[in-house]
Amino acid sequence: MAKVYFLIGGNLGDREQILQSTVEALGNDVGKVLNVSAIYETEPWGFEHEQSFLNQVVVVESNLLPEAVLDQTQRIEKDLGRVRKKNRYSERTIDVDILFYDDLIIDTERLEVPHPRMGERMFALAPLAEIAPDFIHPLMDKSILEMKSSCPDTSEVSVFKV
Ligand code: A4P
Ligand code: MG
Repeated sequence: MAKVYFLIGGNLGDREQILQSTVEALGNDVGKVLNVSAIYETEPWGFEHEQSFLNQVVVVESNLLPEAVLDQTQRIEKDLGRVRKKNRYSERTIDVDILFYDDLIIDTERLEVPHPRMGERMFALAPLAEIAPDFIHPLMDKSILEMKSSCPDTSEVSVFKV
């Protein structure tokens, strides 16, 4: 069994309902949900949009291999109505990113784990620090709490719902 850490979030539609459906889908199709963070309201990072995101971290115990986890999360995104845009960063109903798969380091065409951009993003580090402050990032060799303390991101992040 592996512990898989997901960051989920979106800024379109009924944001809270979609997060709830995503947690349910992860529980049905990936494994047992061990923990969820509070829901955070976060300013769009990397692009401008009038609607803020809701983001949440979910920890799942899974017997799926990493690529099979990605197959499931991409299907879940599709089922929940994600339409991919051409722009690099854009508005979306739901995005499911794999932050960690145990402390494995994966770098393939389809999958980069740990997620390469989490260190620059308070919308990922704030919910992650809430439920896994002492987890050591296998490449940075730093705890999540240390990464959060040294993160230069000043975009707005606040607890939306505990
Ligand atoms: N992929 C590689 N590694 C992973 C991984 N660890 N987890 C590949 C998930 N997918 C991974 O993803 C593009 C490809 O990444 C996939 O085909 C998969 O094989 P995508 O979901 O199609 O594209 P994307 O999410 O639009 O692009 P990207 O570059 O992954 O964006 P990010 O990094 O996911 O950022 N602001 C706030 N406040 N909150 C947010 O949640 N999210 C983003 C998206 C931007 N700004 C945000 C937020
Ligand atoms: Mg993504």
